[in-house]
Amino acid sequence: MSTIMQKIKEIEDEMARTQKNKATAHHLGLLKAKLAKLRRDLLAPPTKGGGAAAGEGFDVTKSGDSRVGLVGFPSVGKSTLLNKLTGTFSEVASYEFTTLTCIPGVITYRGAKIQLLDLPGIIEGAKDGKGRGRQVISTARTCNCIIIVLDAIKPITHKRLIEKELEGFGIRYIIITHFFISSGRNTDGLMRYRLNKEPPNLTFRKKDKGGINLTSTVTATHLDLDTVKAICSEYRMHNADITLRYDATADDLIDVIEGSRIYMPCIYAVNKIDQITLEELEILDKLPHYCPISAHLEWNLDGLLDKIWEYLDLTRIYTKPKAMNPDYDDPVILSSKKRTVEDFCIRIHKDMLKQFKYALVWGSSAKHKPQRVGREHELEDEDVVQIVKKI
Ligand SMILES: Nc1nc2c(ncn2[C@@H]2O[C@H](COP(=O)(O)OP(=O)(O)O)[C@@H](O)[C@H]2O)c(=O)[nH]1
Ligand SMILES: [Mg+2]
Repeated sequence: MSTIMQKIKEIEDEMARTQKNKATAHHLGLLKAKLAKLRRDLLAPPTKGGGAAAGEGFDVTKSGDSRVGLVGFPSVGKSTLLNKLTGTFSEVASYEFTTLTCIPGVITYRGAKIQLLDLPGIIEGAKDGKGRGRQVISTARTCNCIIIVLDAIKPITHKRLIEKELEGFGIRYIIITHFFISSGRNTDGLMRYRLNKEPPNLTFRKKDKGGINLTSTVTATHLDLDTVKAICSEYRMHNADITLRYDATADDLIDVIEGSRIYMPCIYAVNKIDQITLEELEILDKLPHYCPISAHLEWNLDGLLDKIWEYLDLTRIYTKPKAMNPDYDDPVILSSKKRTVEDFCIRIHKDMLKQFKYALVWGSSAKHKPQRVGREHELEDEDVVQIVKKI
């Protein structure tokens, strides 16, 4: 472990020493690729017997329809928030490192069961193997959404440090597009740092021969052929077609080659707003992805739940048994990415598909009331579905 960390340090030092310009771009790209590979080894060391637990997260059984992780420095109020939201007891104290294990709690919200994880305080240097950082991050990767809890007194420095930790381990964030369209906010206009990221829009196709080819539909200012070749050679890939559809960086290309990056929605819950002024609060309230709260005084916890719901982007499907009313109390919860009739059937019973003949659908995905559909039909939130079986 220490040798991996030493190597990481050496590369980081070398990157810091290297001036950024056209002539050094490919060298920096190569260093970034080396760094990405080392960080991957740190998270999931190549297993050669012994020390196997190194890359593992906390042993918490997944339950419910979705998993949300609370991440943040010690004493920002994660345990208080879990207690208030779920009624689950997680020790609260004004000194650091009280929560040494991961405490799960469950909220039922709009018919969905959402598992909330109180992860132990992340500390600076987690990505380099310090403290419980690696465990925290391994577990964070299993979540559907992350809430980074920040202290209202010093939100920005904490945010940057935590982001560095998470990104170092391959957790990136996605833009919640409908959120921005509906609120009409411009992400980059309001923030100095781009928080939520979309998966890179570039394709990387491996081939057997023909060398490295780079095409670009836009003017590429970060990546030139030399840089791309340097990065590819680090991954021992000598034949590939790469197409850029936006001005991608070396990091974006490495993300795509590594293929292990997770793009996860993320909410910044700024806690303890009872300790700041109204003027400060107004600034925080305008930042996209931010949700100001006071866990202790239970201020705006509804607002936070609403935002969690929006970011999880779940689809509720009400089942309607034949000749009966739909069951509106207990929806089947699907993710926005897997919400076909087939996904719905699998969730109800593993043998359901064998008996499946067609489905009747009422709701916004249906053209008629009801519409007769096959298994590939995409369902929408609050649809009502009746499965008709083969006799
Ligand atoms: N003023 C204020 N204090 C809070 C709030 N939420 C939590 N705290 C206090 O912050 C301290 C740390 O809280 P805790 O939940 O243990 O933080 P954790 O280490 O992130 O789990 C405790 O003394 C809490 O009572 C809040 O909204 N306002
Ligand atoms: Mg705690």
